[in-house]
Amino acid sequence: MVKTEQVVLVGVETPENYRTFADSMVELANLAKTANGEVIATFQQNRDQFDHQTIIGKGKLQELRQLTDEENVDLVIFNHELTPRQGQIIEDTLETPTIDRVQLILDIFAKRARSKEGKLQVELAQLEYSFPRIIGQGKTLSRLGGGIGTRGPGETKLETDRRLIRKKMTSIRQELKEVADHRRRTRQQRDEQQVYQIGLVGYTNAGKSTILNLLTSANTREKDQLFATLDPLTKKWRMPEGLEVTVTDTVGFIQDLPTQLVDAFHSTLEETQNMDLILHVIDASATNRQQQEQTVMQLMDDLQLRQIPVLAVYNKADLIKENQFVPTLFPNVLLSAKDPDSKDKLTETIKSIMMEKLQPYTLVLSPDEGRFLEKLKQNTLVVATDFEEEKQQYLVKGFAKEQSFAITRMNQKK
Ligand SMILES: Nc1nc2c(ncn2[C@@H]2O[C@H](COP(=O)(O)OP(=O)(O)OP(=O)(O)O)[C@@H](O)[C@H]2O)c(=O)[nH]1
Ligand SMILES: [Mg+2]
Repeated sequence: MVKTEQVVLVGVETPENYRTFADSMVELANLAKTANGEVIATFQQNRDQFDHQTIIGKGKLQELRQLTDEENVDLVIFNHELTPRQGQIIEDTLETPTIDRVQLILDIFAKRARSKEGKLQVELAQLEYSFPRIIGQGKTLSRLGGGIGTRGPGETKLETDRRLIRKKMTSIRQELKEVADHRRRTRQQRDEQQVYQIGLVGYTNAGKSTILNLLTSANTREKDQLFATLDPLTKKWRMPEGLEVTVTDTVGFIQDLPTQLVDAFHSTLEETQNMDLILHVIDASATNRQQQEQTVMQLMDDLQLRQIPVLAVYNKADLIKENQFVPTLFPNVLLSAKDPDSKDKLTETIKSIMMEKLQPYTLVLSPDEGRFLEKLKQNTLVVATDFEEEKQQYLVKGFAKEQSFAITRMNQKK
């Protein structure tokens, strides 16, 4: 979707999905908005189960057809993944382009992807989505707009298409591997240089990019749109004590991430496995806040991130009544990333976690070791430097990663 399109949303509530249904419809509306859609109507139905052929009942589908006849509807969006056959039946009945939640999310990812890797991953996901849908059908592919084949195919055409797509998928996977290798190398360099690394994770729209900006004053894109960030983005942050750490932004989590995107998503999060601290950013004002927290925790489990220290950052404090706020995750800090004063609060909290998790050290430096002191300040968290007049020496106290040169030196001197 490029310019604003008038869209109709469709969802069916069943005994299986009733707990999350209302929230997922709100999320669908937000997704549609993010993709430049204007929601002109929402069709909801309660059923014991989805209709095998059309998800919603036949009567409801006729109602929908009436609407698409009367109003200027550009697109119908189902909140459930449609099989190729379901998609075809529905589209034929409505005579209006129809997509599902997966296609909508793919569309948004496609628009947002900035880096080479992000673009490749989305393209791969789109091909994976459409591959099983080519059989006996040409229409679905037209949405790809890649000139792969837009008409009803004859067998030969069909086979060529499938072979071409398979070939394309293989070459994309190869390219992705090269990009990932490159990223692994730069990450290794950071590890070897003993840099303290902070990762931002959290549900989409929680405020991760805003917090990255708050800390690093970097010019990352921050938008009231879902999935504004699609690639890991690492910035340097110099803490008040002088310590230089990296802060890495990641793509937002979402409930029911389309399977085609799980790989893409995981690989962008792979980076976080090497972090020293994870800031789990949470929109404290979200109505389904706890469910969002759970979604993120579950994915962090899947990605084996649970052994890394996590600080829950409850964001958007300006949108809630602070005295009524009950946090569920600990340790935590409540703030508003939009308020510049929050920077100090967050910095102090991060500092206290560092002091808890890092190795404390005490070093005695001679007055001519000014360069070494500078190096300590830049690479470790120095909390005190005292010059002892009578002994003519510096006493430096700080915290460092176990493999740090500061710790090595302390052990040597013992
Ligand atoms: N009211 C309020 N809005 C905020 C605050 N922090 C961020 N926002 C807004 O929330 C929206 C989302 O912020 P982002 O920083 O883009 O969120 P994100 O977590 O990076 O989102 P994705 O990259 O899509 O996963 C933006 O419109 C921000 O301006 C806050 O403390 N208060
Ligand atoms: Mg972001």
